[in-house]
Amino acid sequence: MKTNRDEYTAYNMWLQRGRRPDLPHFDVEGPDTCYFALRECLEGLERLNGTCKPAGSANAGVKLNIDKTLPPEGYRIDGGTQVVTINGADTNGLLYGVFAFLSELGRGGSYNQLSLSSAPAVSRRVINHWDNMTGAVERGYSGKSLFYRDNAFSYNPERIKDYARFLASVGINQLSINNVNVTAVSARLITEDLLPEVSKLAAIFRPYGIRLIISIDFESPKSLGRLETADPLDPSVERYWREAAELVYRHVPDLAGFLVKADSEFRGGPASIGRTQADGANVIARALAPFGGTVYWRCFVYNCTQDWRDTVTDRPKAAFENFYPLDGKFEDNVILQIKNGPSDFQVHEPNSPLFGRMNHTAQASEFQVTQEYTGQQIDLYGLAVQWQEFFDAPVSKDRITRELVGKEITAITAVGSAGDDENWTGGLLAQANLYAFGRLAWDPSLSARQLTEEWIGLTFGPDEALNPLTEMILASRGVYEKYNAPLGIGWMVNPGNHYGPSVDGYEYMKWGTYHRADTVAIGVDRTDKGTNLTAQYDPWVGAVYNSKETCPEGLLLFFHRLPYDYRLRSGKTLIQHIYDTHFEGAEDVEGFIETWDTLRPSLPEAAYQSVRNRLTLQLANAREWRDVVNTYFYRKTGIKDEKGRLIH
Ligand code: GCV
Repeated sequence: MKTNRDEYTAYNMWLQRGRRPDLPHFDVEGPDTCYFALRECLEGLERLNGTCKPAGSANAGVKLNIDKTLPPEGYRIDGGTQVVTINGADTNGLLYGVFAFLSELGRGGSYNQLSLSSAPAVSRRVINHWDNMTGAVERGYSGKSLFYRDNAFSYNPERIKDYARFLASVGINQLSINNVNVTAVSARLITEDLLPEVSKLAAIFRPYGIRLIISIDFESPKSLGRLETADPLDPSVERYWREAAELVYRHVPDLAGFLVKADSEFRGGPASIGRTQADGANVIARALAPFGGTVYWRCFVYNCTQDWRDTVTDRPKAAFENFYPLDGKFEDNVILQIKNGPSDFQVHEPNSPLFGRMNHTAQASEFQVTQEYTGQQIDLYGLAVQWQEFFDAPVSKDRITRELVGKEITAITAVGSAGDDENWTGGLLAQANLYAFGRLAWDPSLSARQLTEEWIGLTFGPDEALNPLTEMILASRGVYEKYNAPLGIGWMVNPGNHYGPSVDGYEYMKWGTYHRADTVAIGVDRTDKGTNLTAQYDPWVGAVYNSKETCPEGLLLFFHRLPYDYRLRSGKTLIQHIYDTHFEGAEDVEGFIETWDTLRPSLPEAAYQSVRNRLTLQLANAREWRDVVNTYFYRKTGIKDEKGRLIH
């Protein structure tokens, strides 16, 4: 199929122009209520044709239709030679149907044999922005904020509209607009000062079916309401939140809710005044309930001022200890937002033990599209592989996490990656992660392979010559893991910026992220002989992790403390595994560069160059990790590499 590669721009991500110059002209029709979807459909078809104006008069049609018998936000597409009918359950469903239709065409599909229906697995598919109103983005690697500069709203409405379109095209329907680390300025987003601006922003996202969320400060009753206390059981605090909610909903009637980081990393919260997390969440939830709002209450609550000499406290146990005893004590409109793993977005973690164990409280799984610990959009890292691992992980002998979706897990959220860089995500291949997150939140049963193929097909055109790129993206998580911290132990990064190796960087710090390597062994024993984190899981799952023999090997050093001469299933000693994987990881990145170079003729030159530059940086990073990690363990143990390679 002929596609027009010249029209490629990184800005257009997976909605490229000129993908289908061969398409006929389509007439698009539908009732007035479908006006917005109709316009997107027309624009989308024009985009696919690109500058090649279709010859002659209309010779095919698209009919849009609301069909209330479909599940909420769902769609059904019936192809035909003359007319394609797109049915949506509601305006969102119709829009998603239109984007699904455009996606099929964009990847070279035919319209006349199309027969597709789909509905989302959860009704809340959310991107969290960690944007500060200064314009800086916490853990952002794609330039500055899309929304703010110099402590004020500042944006190009056309760009925001484009962003909304990208998000809607993959099914995102909620977006939090400010960092969970709320500042004195962003706390005012719920006051008269800034609500008119929030309302304007909401109006841009609204037609795309995206509702906004505001991150709020638990201490606002004191800082903004001038009360003596933020105690959730104090009637004046209850009143404060009620009035705040009334005001907010007067300006933004369809606000999806508030997101709260409390008692976490120096933020105030109910625990600091002797109240429970449920007390804290519920007072705000009661205020939002009359307006249909939700409280997303984060479970990232742990002691971040731990003494490294304290070997009893174990940070990954904290979320469960704080929240499990409160199961069933939250208002119906509270959703507990739980990071995928018990640590903090590391390369390889088990799932949080809270998933599957809280049967009476709604939960959101929180992922990180922005690549804080996973290469910062410099190193290639296909996150879909990791997310798929999350959904496939068992929560009991006969249940996997994916089966909780739509039941206990009622929202799927992620920290977003988009900023004001021309290509939105910093690294161009990082666009694939934003794409994959939206699609997975819609349907967590989609495979990483399918998502990667879809993204490549839409971005660069369906072209078999690009198959090696699929393999590269799918392999990239494993490659990154090879040259990073071994076997699930995590961290070992430079403190602060979290890029590049520093094996002991956090070892004697207060953050609770220790590997405790000495000359004989490494790891924290989290079994029943150690901190007993394994007991937080369902007994069957806990037993799997508890035993060295059954623990998935990628998590061996997450759960076990092992001597360097421990034999892995491969027959290699642990130390030899560390050496081998680190040499291999850097070699694999060299392989990525070779592969990428062979793809050059099938890629737009600008895309080729920009990724090539990042891969070069990645190679330097992988070599740095290889040498720092190998040297560290060689010096610690004095054990030589069996293959006699250079360790410094
Ligand atoms: C927004 C990690 C990150 C912080 C982030 C925090 C969180 O600690 O390094 O930047 O703060 O997680 O998720 O709240």
